[in-house]
Formats: sequence, structure tokens, C-alpha cells
Amino acid sequence: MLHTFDFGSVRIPANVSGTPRPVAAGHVVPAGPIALLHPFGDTEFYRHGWNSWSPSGWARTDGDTIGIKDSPRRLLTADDAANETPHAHSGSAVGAVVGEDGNVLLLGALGLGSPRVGADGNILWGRAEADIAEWFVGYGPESEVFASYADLVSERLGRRALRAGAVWSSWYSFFEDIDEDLVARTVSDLRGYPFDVFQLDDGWEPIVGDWEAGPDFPSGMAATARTIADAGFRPGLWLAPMIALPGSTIARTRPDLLVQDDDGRPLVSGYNWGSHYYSLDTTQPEVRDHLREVFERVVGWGFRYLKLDFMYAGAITGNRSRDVHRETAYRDAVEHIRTVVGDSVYLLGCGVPMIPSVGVFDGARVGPDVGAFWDNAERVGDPSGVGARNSIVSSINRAWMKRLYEVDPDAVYFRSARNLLNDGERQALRDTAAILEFRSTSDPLAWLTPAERDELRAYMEETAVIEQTGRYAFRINGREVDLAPIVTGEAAAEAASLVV
Ligand code: 9PG
Repeated sequence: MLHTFDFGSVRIPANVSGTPRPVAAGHVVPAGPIALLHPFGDTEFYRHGWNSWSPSGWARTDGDTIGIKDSPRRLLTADDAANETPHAHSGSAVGAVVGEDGNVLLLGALGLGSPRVGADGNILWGRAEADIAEWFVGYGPESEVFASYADLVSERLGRRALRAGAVWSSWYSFFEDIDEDLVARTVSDLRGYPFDVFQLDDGWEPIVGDWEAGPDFPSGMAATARTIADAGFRPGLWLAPMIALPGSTIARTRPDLLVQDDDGRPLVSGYNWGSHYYSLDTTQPEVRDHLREVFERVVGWGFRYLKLDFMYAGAITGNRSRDVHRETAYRDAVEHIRTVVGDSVYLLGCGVPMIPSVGVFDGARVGPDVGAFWDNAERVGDPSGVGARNSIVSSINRAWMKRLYEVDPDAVYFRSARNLLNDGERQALRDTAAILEFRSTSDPLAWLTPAERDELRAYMEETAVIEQTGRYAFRINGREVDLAPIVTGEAAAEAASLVV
């Protein structure tokens, strides 16, 4: 049906699937396809990525799209491969275009069903795989409409109250090379430093899919959790409970528990660790029992902060035993996990589909992995690739998601050793994490100079007052910080011209 949205200064003719009703900050529209005929011509479009690693940001409708290009494997792992339009402007769940007066017109889904929003110089459109979520349409100052959208989402899906505090993670220093002695030494060095959580990342398990102590943890995971707790930190652990590598026991012995492809074989749901991997079909009662066992085990070991990674794979397009939409299957599985671990265990989502995770995760990663280098030389132009710049750009473009859960922009660095980032680049990472209000690092104290240790201590202890003064401009404790040159690429261009 036809409807005209009246925003006072602008009127937007639209095709909607049901009668809109006004709410405080705009209009809520029934589920179903929607198209807004905007009068702005070619303008800026906000594109939102599906999962933690998927690119988000502003691009001109008459310019290049933001997204993963020319790599089906990367796309499968780091965005919504089923719906991505690499050469047309679209994104997941929410999108917005900028009007002539600088206000933005936002269209955002208020739930699940793989909603998609795209735009060109005439239309801002929305559609979904399953029409199960209402839409919000709002027009106003950018930060206000995004806040209104976020608040309506969390009204429906929830907002958890736990805070992570300051986190130390093993990933960006040791990667998979961890063992119980190294962990014990690292923890002992950190004694007395202002960390709330010490989180063990990937590398403790024998293989992804089998969640028990690997050979490098001969005393068992409960012993390591105790070592961490005895030093005064909340024990944290990484796991990827939705996936299994082909060599894991679960994939080898129970392929029937995996999401299937159309030929009845386990579906490949992504690539990492030099391999493909599969997804667990969480709609099967046996898989729910398996998840219950896994989470009772890790909580029983004493871990109270869980980084659940590669979670998008639980929401991948494929054949499951029950006919529910993939995002609903995912959310049901996370709710099940939440029931098993209880409300006091902090759940950090990583590689999570963003909107379906609201209200069940306490925190969510909002960008690709950081790295001890600025840009990814192997994959230039892939905004989902590892690197400090990509991490800052994606994260800052998702700062509005603070209202949904804690937003984790990934680790910051204090170390100058084993690091290609210069002082300014390390500072930009620390400023981004201060703005997002989630502070974590992977620097072992043994890698830091005395001055760097002092910086780490001061940073982890600080709670900053953040004011936003522009899309990418902030005041952190009164200090002006403008990330615009980094986001728009001017910083890189300047660096390049210095090289020339
Ligand atoms: C452990 C790591 C760390 C890290 C996570 C995640 O798009 N990708 O292919 C992709 C692969 C790995 C990855 C992120 C993205 O790293 O983000 O913090 O926990 O797993 O293996």
C-alpha cells in the first residue's frame, strides 16, 4: 500500500506492507517489503554488515560500495553471503541516507529474518528472507535516529547489564601458541594490574569442535582457571561452539549433527585454520544436549567470561532438521546456551550476527581483528581483513550499537616491541576503544618497557567522559579526537604521499 511519511521538513512517499503507526521518534511499519522514495538524489548511504567482521560505514550512492569483493570464501565467513550485493549498495538490518539538511532517513528492522536494507539515489528499500520483523523509519539528526532505532531494537530483544571491565586476552600476542606454563607466567606477571578478566583465546583445545583440554594443558582447564582466579582475575575462555573442523571427533563420528547442503552432505559454512569447517544443526535435540554438556563443562572448570566465536555459522543458510528461519535457529541456540551458563557468566559474541545477538550476549565484537600493523598488505581493499585501520573504521561506524550491548572494538597495544604500529596509530586504537568504552589488550608485561607498563596501567584504570562532536569526532576527557582522516582514508593518503 502507498503511504506518505511526514517528517515536517520532508515528506517521503513510500510503498509499505501495512499501516505505519507513529512512535516518539518516527514510525513503526509492519513486516514486509518496504520502499521509501527519498528526494535526496545521490547522497551518502550507511551500510551495515551482518556479522562482527562484516564491513560497515558510509559510502556515496554514486560511488564504490562497501563490502567484501571478489572472494566467495571471505564473503561466506565474514558477511551474509546469501544476500550480499557486492556491486550495489546494501547492508544487513539497517541502512540510512543523508538528506539535504544533513539529517538522516533511517530504515531499520526491529528483529530477525535476515532483513536487508539498500539504497540508490531514489530509493531506500527494505526486504527480508522471512517477514517476521517490523521496520522503523525515522528522520532526524544522525546520532538521534540511530539511538531511536537501537532503543526500539532492545525494547524488543532485550539489553543485558553485565560489564566486562578491563580484559587481557592471549590472542594478539601468543595466538595459538599457548600452554599452561606460559599462561601461568603471564598471569603471574599481571598480578596487581587493573584487569578484571584474563581470557584464554584459541589454542587450548585439541581441535576446533572438540571442547576439552588439549595436550598443552595436561593439568586440565580447571587448573588454569584456578591459576587465573587465584591471581585475582575472572577466568575467561574462547570457544567456537557452533562449528567443527573436518578432523574433529564430532564431525568425524556424527556428521548427521551438522547443517546439510542440498546434496545431503555437511555444508561448508566458512574457512579458517587453513581449512573449511561445518556448522552444528542446533535445531536437533542431540545438538542441544551436546551444547548443554559443553557449557556445563566450561563453567564447571571455573570460567566466567566466555568469548563465543564464529557464531554466525549457527545462522548460515542451509538445511536443518527443523524448518525455522536461520536467524531464529541461531537465537534459540544462544538462548539455550544462556540458560545453561546462567545470567552471571559474561558472554562476548565474536563473529556474531549483530541484531540476532541483542539481549542474549553481554558484549559483541564490532569489527574485524586488529593486528600489530596498519593495513593488510595481502588483502588491500578488503575491509574485513585483519589490521588496525580496518578494525578502527568498522568499530567507530558501529559506536551507536552501545545501546544494544557492550561493543568490543578489539585489543589495543602498548608495546612498541613486536609491533609495526607507530605511536599515533596505537593511540588511535586506544582512543577508539575509549570511545566504545571497552578496553582490552593482549600485551604480556614481559614485552613492555617500564614506561609502557605505566601507560597500560593508567589506561586500564581510566573511565573517560566521552562527548561526540561529529560523525567521527569526539572529546575524550576534554581532549579533541578526530578519527575522520583515518576513516575517510586521508590519513593513509597522507602517509602515501610522504613515501612518494
Ligand atoms: C581465534 C581468533 C580470535 C579473534 C577472532 C577470530 O573473517 N575471518 O576469516 C576471520 C577469521 C578469524 C578471526 C576473525 C575473522 O579471528 O576474531 O579475535 O579469537 O578467531 O582463532
